[in-house]
Amino acid sequence: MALVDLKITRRTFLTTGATVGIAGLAPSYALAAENGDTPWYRRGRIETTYNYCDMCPWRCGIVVRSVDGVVQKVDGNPLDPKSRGMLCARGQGGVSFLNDPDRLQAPMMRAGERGEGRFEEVTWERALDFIAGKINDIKERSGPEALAIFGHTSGEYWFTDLFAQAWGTPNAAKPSSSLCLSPREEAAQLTYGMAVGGHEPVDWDELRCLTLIGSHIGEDTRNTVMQDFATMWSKGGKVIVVDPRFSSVAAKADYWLPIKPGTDTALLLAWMNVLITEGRYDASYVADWTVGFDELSAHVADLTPEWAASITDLPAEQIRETARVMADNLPQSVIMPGRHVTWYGNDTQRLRATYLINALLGAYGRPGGLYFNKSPFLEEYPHPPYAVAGSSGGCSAEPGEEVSDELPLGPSGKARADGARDTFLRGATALQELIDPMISGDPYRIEGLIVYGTNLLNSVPNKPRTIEALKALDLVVAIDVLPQEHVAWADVVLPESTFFERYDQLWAVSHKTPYIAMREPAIPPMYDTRPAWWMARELGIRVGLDAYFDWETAEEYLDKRLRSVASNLDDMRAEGGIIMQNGKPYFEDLGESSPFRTPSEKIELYSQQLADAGFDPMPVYEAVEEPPAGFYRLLYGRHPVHTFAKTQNTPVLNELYSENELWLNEDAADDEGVADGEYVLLENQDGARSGPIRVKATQRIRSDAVFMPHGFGQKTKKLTRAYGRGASDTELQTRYALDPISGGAGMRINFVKIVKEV
Ligand SMILES: Nc1nc2c(c(=O)[nH]1)N[C@H]1C(S)=C(S)[C@@H](COP(=O)(O)OP(=O)(O)OC[C@H]3O[C@@H](n4cnc5c(=O)[nH]c(N)nc54)[C@H](O)[C@@H]3O)O[C@H]1N2
Ligand SMILES: Nc1nc2c(c(=O)[nH]1)N[C@H]1C(S)=C(S)[C@@H](COP(=O)(O)OP(=O)(O)OC[C@H]3O[C@@H](n4cnc5c(=O)[nH]c(N)nc54)[C@H](O)[C@@H]3O)O[C@H]1N2
Ligand code: SF4
Ligand SMILES: [Mo]
Repeated sequence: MALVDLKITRRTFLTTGATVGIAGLAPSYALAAENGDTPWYRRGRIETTYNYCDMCPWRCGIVVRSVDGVVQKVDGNPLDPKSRGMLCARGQGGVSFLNDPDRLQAPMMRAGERGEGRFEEVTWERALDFIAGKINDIKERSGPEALAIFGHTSGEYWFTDLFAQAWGTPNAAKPSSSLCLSPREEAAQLTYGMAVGGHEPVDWDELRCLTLIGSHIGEDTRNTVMQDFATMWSKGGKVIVVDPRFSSVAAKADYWLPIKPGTDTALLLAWMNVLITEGRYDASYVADWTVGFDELSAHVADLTPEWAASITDLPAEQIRETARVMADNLPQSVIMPGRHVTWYGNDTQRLRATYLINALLGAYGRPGGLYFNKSPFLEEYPHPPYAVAGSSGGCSAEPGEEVSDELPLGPSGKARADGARDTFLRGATALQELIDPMISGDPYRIEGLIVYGTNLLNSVPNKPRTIEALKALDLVVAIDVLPQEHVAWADVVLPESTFFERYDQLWAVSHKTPYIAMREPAIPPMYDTRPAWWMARELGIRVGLDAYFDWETAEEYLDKRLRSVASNLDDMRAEGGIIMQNGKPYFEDLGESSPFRTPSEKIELYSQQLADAGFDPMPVYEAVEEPPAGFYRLLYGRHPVHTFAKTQNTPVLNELYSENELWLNEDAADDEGVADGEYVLLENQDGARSGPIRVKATQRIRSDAVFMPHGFGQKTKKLTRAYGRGASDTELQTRYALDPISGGAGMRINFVKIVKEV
């Protein structure tokens, strides 16, 4: 199929509504072709299809217009609670992602050494038969758990959930869990007895005071969050931002607290000290809905702002004043649960500290505080019992989702490879912990790996270890849309159709108003690509799992699931692609029953569960390692027009921002003798190097840390636009700190020095 030439220049792209940052949300307008061509909307019949955006894991509902098999325009679906008719720049860049000429185009098998990237094109039959033969051998030899499956992006369900559970491997994992939000979910389970769920339940409409610990809204450009923040801010809501860097949202804040990195728990404890000693907490809420208040009061009695000041490098008066501002607005005052919270390895405790403050503020279950998320009712597709219960976690985890107790043992009765029972309290399978057993065979050897929609060499810290594992495995399968770096290490490469070209699982979103969104193809698959549901089914049938894949087409599957909500694909389409249900966001919607599913049915300020497992029952500040002389702590985050390491090659997004910059304090730059705009290399504590990267010398960051947007400095030449542009945070994260409670991998414990020989 021919590639589309939309002739979008940087200027026309910006004026079509895809501007950057908080002020940049705008309805999208037609990307009319220039140069006097017939405009696309006159070229033929306009087909409208419903979908959800897969340019980031937020998955806003979209409406796609295509003409003659060519996607022309994407709009936010006005009925979708996440997009509300708008998209962020990355969502607008979806059409360009679809038409990236570097896409994988046909199934391939390795023709050279692993890592060389030499392949021959093969038929789908040959590729799938080969994989089926290999995984059957592995199962026979070593049991089903010797196959690991990693998955992210919105087709993850078919492999990390359905296939893994039917096949019987507990070693299925998502980077969106242990490299992102698992400490936040674990802390919520411990404190509230329920997960936060995909969507942070901030009750924006009536919120009066928002506190952000790191969360960098505006650089984190989740569409809905930016819309909600902008509305709240324009109504005069107070904003407190704690960040070592003057982020986009710090520029909108009433208070910016440039905290010393890694010391947030000290600040949070001092805030509790002020709230409690000054009697500025919601006493009746605390009496009704919490346990352990007396223990907490005693615990924080001496943890004054003066104590925290020396640790956090913040003035005691500012700590006291911000606590009072939070309290003056209670219960319409919250600390937003973070999202990417795997920072220093003590992250579950830091998150618990934020939840304890939200409890003191009486926020959960109150209008203007935090609402109770609710999952939509939607029955699973009927299937025989699974061989193993799922535990892969990630952004799609539902609140209240129970993780099975059976998990710590693999189905063959061997210890689970990630050692969940020994190491972590509960929690989802930690992706990075599955890599050692691929090399060491301890507690047993993982022999095969399917990597679905996961950027293995750009998302997981300790890359040298991952490469060692890729060499040691007996089978590596990569299912992707782009020739990302890890794809060169695969034995078999399966090219997927993008979200514009396929049906997919229903997206059942736990929310204030629970809802269901659908995905249908706008155009047929380009090249020789196939959807994930088709690949998982074909593979399943080849390995004797037919009973789990008893549908012929995706339409049949989706229609059958939708019957449980008295709908079907045609009806859903006719209603605009979204099915809404009612939520129960506040206490008054719940009747007598407690929403908190902890052992005490209360919010557990003191956690007996943690005490019993040998952990601190209340958060304790522990110092993290300091950068050695001459080194800076490496911080990283988002860039508004890119998602992780997957959009750097997308033509229009690459045009907007093609290489990252290193934020370096101006005074530190002077001391280093480095000028603004100069290119440098970075070298970490273990001698790993990345760059060259351009220095942004600025007063907007502390002098003990540097910052860069994640996802750049890519090493594969097959991504022609992304190759070699900027530096990679992942290359410089040769180590991580394991959070013993959740299994999260804290990545902010790496240090870099500046090397001027470019
Ligand atoms: N160094 C560092 N590491 C990080 C982070 C960081 O900031 N810095 N962030 C962490 C966080 S918060 C998260 S959530 C994770 C994200 O981790 P990943 O999800 O691994 O990140 P991406 O780079 O988006 O990789 C997505 C992969 O899916 C492929 N892909 C895209 N669309 C499709 C599709 O339709 N089908 C298939 N089969 N493949 C597709 C892309 O080409 C890419 O290989 O990374 C974590 N790791
Ligand atoms: N444009 C865009 N938006 C995205 C994504 C994307 O790829 N691109 N990914 C989405 C996903 S999956 C996620 S998880 C979220 C991640 O977005 P967030 O959850 O907001 O990510 P964080 O890592 O918490 O935030 C990074 C910020 O933390 C600050 N920081 C660093 N160290 C410390 C510290 O010790 N203390 C404090 N208080 N702050 C610190 C950094 O300076 C930076 O401003 O973004 C989502 N939105
Ligand atoms: S936030 Fe942006 S990239 Fe993410 S799903 Fe929504 S429109 Fe797409
Ligand atoms: Mo994430």
